[in-house]
Amino acid sequence: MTSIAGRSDTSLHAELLHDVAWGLSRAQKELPPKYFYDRRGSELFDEITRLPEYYLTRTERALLDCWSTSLMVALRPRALVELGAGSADKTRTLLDAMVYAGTGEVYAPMDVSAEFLDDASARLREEYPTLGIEPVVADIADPLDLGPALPRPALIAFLGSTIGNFDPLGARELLANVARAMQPGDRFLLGADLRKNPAVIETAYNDVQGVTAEFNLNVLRVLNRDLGANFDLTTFEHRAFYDRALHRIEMHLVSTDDQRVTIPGVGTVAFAGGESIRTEISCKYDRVTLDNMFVDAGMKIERWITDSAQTYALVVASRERATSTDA
Ligand code: AVJ
Repeated sequence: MTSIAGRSDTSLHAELLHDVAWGLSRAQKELPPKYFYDRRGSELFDEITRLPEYYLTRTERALLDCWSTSLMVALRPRALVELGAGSADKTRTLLDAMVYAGTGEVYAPMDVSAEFLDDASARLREEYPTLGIEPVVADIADPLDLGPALPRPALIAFLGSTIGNFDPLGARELLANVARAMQPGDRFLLGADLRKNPAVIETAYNDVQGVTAEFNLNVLRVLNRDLGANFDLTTFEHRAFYDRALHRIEMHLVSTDDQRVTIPGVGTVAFAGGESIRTEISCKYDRVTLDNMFVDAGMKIERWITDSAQTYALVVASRERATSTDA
């Protein structure tokens, strides 16, 4: 496992500029959802996870509370690698179970935010003195490098239904990256939101308190602060709707007026009244779709765990037997 290596501010700034310039020049303007999560955005997301409408987090947590111990006792991993580490709650459930199983040696949280990882790692080192806490600063969309020193077998976890932020191609690529990083005894644990009554899904992304709207608008605050842009947040409105054909929530920021916004390093961006920036997609899955995605990526689903209402799934997958074409 390579040690923590934060990317320089200039390289992160260059990537943000590039993503914004590219995204806002498209016919359907868009911004990558990863820029929601500055300190304020992370706090707002935390608040979302506690909203009555947002069923995802609590359903996943209930499944993890129920199944973590038996999963860990069965899989006996020596390392837990968590992609997009996020809130530490679910992590503790898994770590407790891994320690209980008696096999846990290393926890490697992976996240784009070095600051976030440092804070979380310091706390976990105190709580889990028997575990090596080895944070890795990396973008989950990039090829995964687990390093030669990681104790195996490893359990690679990607929870919170963050996979939904990737379009089908991107999700397949991410799964293929995971498969390539896996050794035969390793397992992959995915948390995925399932298809259901669209009204239930739309309500989850349109809470009455407007926390999701604040979270959505926060990305403009990030561009104002980090790029010196001059978005007027009172002239953009939150909209989230379920696309029944593509099985996904789309979250947009809709310009209320014709307007121009200046972004230093990008230029002037014109918005027509009613024109939107798509800020997030959140894809919903079913068993057949996930089966196919895993097979395409070179994995197979070993366990499919859902709640009785089939709201949400925990999926355990292994790498398919190595073929002669494997490195
Ligand atoms: C953290 C990406 C899983 O898509 O449901 C919550 C983010 N966006 N409310 C999701 C989110 C709006 C969330 N993920």
